[in-house]
Amino acid sequence: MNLALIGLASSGKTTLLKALAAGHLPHAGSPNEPAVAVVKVPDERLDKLAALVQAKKTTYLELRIYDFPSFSVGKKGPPPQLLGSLATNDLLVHVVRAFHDDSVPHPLESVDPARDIAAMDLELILADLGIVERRIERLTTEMRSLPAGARGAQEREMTLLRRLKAALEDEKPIRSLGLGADDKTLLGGFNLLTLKPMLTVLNVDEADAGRADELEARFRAQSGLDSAVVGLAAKAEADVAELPLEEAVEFRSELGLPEETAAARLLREAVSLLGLITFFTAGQQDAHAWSVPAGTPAVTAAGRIHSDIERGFIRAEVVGWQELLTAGSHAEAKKRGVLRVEGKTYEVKDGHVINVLFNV
Ligand SMILES: Nc1nc2c(ncn2[C@@H]2O[C@H](COP(=O)(O)OP(=O)(O)OP(=O)(O)O)[C@@H](O)[C@H]2O)c(=O)[nH]1
Ligand SMILES: [Mg+2]
Repeated sequence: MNLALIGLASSGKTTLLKALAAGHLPHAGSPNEPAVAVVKVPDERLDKLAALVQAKKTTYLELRIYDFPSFSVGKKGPPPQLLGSLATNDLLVHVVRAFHDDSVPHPLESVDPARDIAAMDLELILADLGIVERRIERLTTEMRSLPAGARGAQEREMTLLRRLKAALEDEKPIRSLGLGADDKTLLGGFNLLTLKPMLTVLNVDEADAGRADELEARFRAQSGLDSAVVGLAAKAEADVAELPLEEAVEFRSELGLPEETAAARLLREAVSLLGLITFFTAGQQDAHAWSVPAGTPAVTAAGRIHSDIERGFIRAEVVGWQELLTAGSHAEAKKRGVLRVEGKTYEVKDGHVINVLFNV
């Protein structure tokens, strides 16, 4: 899964990427390619499972995060190739400046997160409107060349496109329409940016880092923003991310930063916005976190681990991570009746530890 950090100049994108990459320098980009870092998603559940089974290795979920060049908004707007490469990402993370620092100029000359969010949304909405209008034009021509009785699919698409156009003209992102899976499939090839899930990061002053959740809630109420918001102090988080673990813990409390790192919170939120659930396999060789779309049946989830396991699937032993920890072992979990045996169609849930019995 790919995440794109977007935002106005100097909103803190690069600083945030450093915080997320926890001290590892991201691969530098070139003028045409954004810098990228592959980031492990911290997960305490997995840490505890790994300790329980004394796993030799722990494998976290990984997300690829791109640090996009800043967006210009207003008259000029972002260049088309920038919008084009954004479209290959699964989640847009809008980094919005809420920090005050006279030594860092703001491209719109004042700190006003609500205005910046609206400006960014509008650029993305205009880009999508262009795509939708061009598609409507092409489809209209196509329909003219078809006999009236043979336009079913085209008419269905046209109805959907008109609905999108109306929403976009009303300055609403397409994601706000709550489209069903069929409609989303139909739109799959169009690279619509406002159809993608979006996470807004409020980059607050270091002094406010300890009450980021309060600021988040207040901001959401004031701005009427309905998408996900995470408040964090990117610079302080990036500085602390450079430190060894024990010092980092000490520094966090000294600086009044929340105990959980901004990286952990943001990445957890990202996984959930992507519609993914996390399940685990806990073997002595490897305690491993896997992600699948919510609603995935056990047999398909098994295929994430290995295609042989999917092919030879017999049944899955399933237990909640907390239940397994409380029981202390798979055998004890079985005795207590908290370990269930499930078949191919069983829907895997977030936090499940799974052992697939298979035969190839
Ligand atoms: N005081 C303060 N400064 C910050 C914070 N986050 C970023 N900065 C500073 O703001 C400046 C710009 O930050 P960057 O992370 O480079 O911003 P950017 O969005 O990557 O900027 P561009 O790539 O130029 O668009 C740097 O000097 C940062 O140190 C913050 O939370 N507080
Ligand atoms: Mg940058």
